[in-house]
Amino acid sequence: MPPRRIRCGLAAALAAAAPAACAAESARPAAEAVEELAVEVVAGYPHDPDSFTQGLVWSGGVLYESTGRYGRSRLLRVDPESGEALAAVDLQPDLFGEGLALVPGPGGGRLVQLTWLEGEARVWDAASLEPAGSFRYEGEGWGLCFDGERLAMSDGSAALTLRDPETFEITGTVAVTLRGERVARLNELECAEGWVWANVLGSDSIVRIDPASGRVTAIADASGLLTPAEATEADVLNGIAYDPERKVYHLTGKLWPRRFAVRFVSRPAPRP
Ligand SMILES: [Ca+2]
Repeated sequence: MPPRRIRCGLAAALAAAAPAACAAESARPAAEAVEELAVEVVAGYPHDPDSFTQGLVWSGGVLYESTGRYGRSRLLRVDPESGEALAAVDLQPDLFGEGLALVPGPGGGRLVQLTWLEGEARVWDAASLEPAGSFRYEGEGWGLCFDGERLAMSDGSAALTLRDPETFEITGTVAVTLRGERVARLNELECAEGWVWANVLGSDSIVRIDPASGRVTAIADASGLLTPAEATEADVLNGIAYDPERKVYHLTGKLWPRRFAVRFVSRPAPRP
């Protein structure tokens, strides 16, 4: 039954537990249908191939980007057409930049930037990129997004941690599952259209998560965006930002030479 094998393979790749995932799926009723999405490229733009992208945010016609690596981590405001930095600040060399979220507020709001292993979130004034405080947290920092009320944070596990945007206090946790199996290595996040979108480290898959249940309701295949020649120089897919005016998602990756404006569209069923 080819369609089941395909879905099972995808589940296994994401859950890294092939036999258990496949056995669980075969015993599971079809109630947990997961939509399969393809990526339709609307436009491509330059992206700084030296940017080790860890967080991407769209706001007010510009992009904000958090980049990683010790001694090279930065926060940037980026012109979306040219990909050029309009403003940039360096993190101190012992901080490894990670996920990034914008919390709207007076004067343009605040950017919250995670660090990987340092347990510190840096807060920046979004208009000036001046420091505006910091938060401490336990564990690793991977991805971050703001849904209008709460921050959602990933840490490399299969859980999302929900946090108060003012205090960074934990207000809840959500276990993310695909057909009953936990989905680990959730990385860059985007809160958009009522979902939490996450790219999964080590794959070209982006999962669409129902934040209430943690259930993955769709998987988007974002493979093949770069040419083979570009892909040899680039690192993994990492970076999702939603532009609500154009209703497009911007995708890029670590050391990618390009960024793509895309739409997620239903993938036609494979031929029998
Ligand atoms: Ca994002």
